[in-house]
This record gives sequence, structure tokens and C-alpha cells, in this order.
Amino acid sequence: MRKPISTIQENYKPLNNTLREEPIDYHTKFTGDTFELISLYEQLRDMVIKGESHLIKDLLAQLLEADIDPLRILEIVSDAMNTVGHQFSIRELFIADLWMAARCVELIKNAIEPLIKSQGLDTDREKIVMGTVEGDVHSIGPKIVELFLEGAGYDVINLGVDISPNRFIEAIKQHHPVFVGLSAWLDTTANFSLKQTIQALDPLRVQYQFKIIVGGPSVTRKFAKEIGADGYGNNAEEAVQVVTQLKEGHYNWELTSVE
Ligand code: B12
Repeated sequence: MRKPISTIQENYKPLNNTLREEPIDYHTKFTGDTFELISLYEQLRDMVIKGESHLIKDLLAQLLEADIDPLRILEIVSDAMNTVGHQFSIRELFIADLWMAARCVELIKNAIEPLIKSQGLDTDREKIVMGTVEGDVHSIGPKIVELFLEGAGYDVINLGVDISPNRFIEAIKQHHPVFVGLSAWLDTTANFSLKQTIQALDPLRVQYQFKIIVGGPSVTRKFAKEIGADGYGNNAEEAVQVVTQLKEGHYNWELTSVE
């Protein structure tokens, strides 16, 4: 049973209508000319956007103490990551900011994952299997992509680096993902391993009904299309756009953003 929401203060002015009915606490936020009380959810959203990972733990403890719905937390995270992604795309945020925001998502994910599992809420979340292809050990980009996709509501199984086609195949058979995300950093691994992995996964596509998305600095949109990927993402924000568009059936190779 959810605990009663704290008494709403007379001067409480929600910053965002969608968060109007959320629980509040007594922290204040200076918005430029006035102090406003903001909800725990709003604080969480703000902290992710600002990458305040050192503050997340205390706030999560308060949220969990208030018996908050963990899926609502994921929605807030998703909203925050959309903002982060947008700000990154217009150069208001940089890689270091992405990394800090992703670190916040990781902490949130670790804290609420057991709750999601214990309440059986994970069954609805679609899965994405990800990994860096064989011969390639670059892991920073896919970690950010992983956390953005988690933020968008997917259950991401990140296999890690130097992943052989066979390990991808095993993971597909085990997890039944809706998407498989492949990363390649080196020219060599893009030209060889990435291509080889897609060829190896191709026969499974009909039976297991997944789509392949690819990314990494050595991969171009044109190359991704040529080697049989279903979509390409130039960065973590685009990774979310690509899976959304593929799912909704309107992905267009030509219309996704520039590389
Ligand atoms: C960090 C780094 C390393 C680290 C990796 C540590 C780690 N845990 O990841 C270490 C030191 C291990 C390393 C090793 C090597 N590296 Co290195 N490395 C880099 C470096 C500096 C940064 C890469 C990075 O993390 N970028 C930050 C992330 C956030 O950005 P990103 O990678 O672009 O990821 C985004 C997108 O690509 C996209 N994305 C990524 N994956 C996916 C997946 C999907 C599905 C989607 C949709 C999107 C997507 O979204 C991400 C987030 O926005 C780059 C140079 C550079 N400035 O980029 C060289 C670089 C990639 N490395 C390079 C090389 C050559 C090597 C070595 C061969 C060096 C050597 N001689 O030993 C080895 C290779 C080892 C191996 N077998 O893989 C070259 C590659 C050249 C090439 N084109 O082939 C680069 C470009 C440096 C250079 N200019 O020469 N490297």
C-alpha cells in the first residue's frame, strides 16, 4: 500500500504539469526570481539532467521510503534522458555531461531493478541485447547507449566487449530481444566483425523477430544500410529515436539526423 502523500503546501507551484499530483517534500528550488517547492520526482529529473550522481542515492532512499512505483521512476528517467539527449544534440551538453547523466541512470537502475523484479513488473519491458563486436574493446559509447535505452523503458542486456557472433546468437535465443544493438569502433572491426555478426544473425531474424541497430564512430549510415542493419544511430539520443521509429514502423534511413 502506498503511503499518504505529504500535505501539499499552499505555496506549492508545480514546475511541470505532468508532475502536479506527485509526492512533494520540503526542498526548495530557486528558479530565478522565486523559491518553489518541488516534488521528489522533479528533483530526480533535475538531478539526472544535471548529472548529480552524488545526490541520487539519498533521493532514491526517500522515494523508495515513500513506496513509489518503480515504473514511474523509469518514466521520469526517460523524460530526463530525452532532455539530456536533446541538449546534447544542440551542443548545450557534452560527452562528460552525458556520462554523468548515464551514471545517474545506472545508480537508479541498480536501486530499482530488484523492486521491478520482485513486483513482477519486468515482464512488460521489451528487451534489447547489446554488445561491442568481436576484436573490439571499446565500451564507453555502448554503456551510454545502454543507459539511454534503459531510460526509454527497455530492459537492456549489455553483453560487454569483444562479443563473438555465437555469443550474440546465444543471447538472442535466451532473451528474445526486440532489438540487437551492435557497436564497432575500429575500422577493422566495423568492416569485418560487424559485417560478419550481421550475417550470422540474419537467419535468426524471421524466427526471433528482432531488428538490428548499429553504431560506433567507424560506422556510417550508408555502411550500416549496406551490411544489412535495420537502423543506425550516431549517438545515444539517436539510438532511442531509431528504436522508437523502427517499432512504430516509420524508420527512414534518409531522414535520420546527419552524421
Ligand atoms: C577510450 C578509447 C580507447 C580505450 C577504450 C576504453 C573503453 N573501456 O572503452 C582503449 C585505451 C582500451 C582503446 C584501445 C584501442 N583503441 Co581506442 N579510442 C578511445 C577513444 C579515445 C575514445 C572512444 C570513446 O569512448 N568515445 C566516447 C564515446 C561516448 O563516444 P562514441 O564512442 O562515439 O559512442 C557514441 C556513438 O558512437 C554511438 N554508439 C556507440 N555504439 C553504439 C551502438 C548502437 C547500437 C547505436 C545505435 C549507437 C552507438 O552512441 C555513443 C554514445 O553517444 C577514441 C578516440 C576518440 N576521440 O573517439 C579511440 C579510438 C576509437 N581508438 C582507436 C584505436 C586505433 C585503438 C587501438 C587499436 C589502439 C592500439 N593501437 O592498441 C586499441 C584497440 C583495442 C581493441 N581491440 O578494441 C582509434 C580507432 C581508429 C579507427 N577508426 O580504426 C580511435 C578513433 C583513436 C584514433 N584517432 O586513432 N581505445
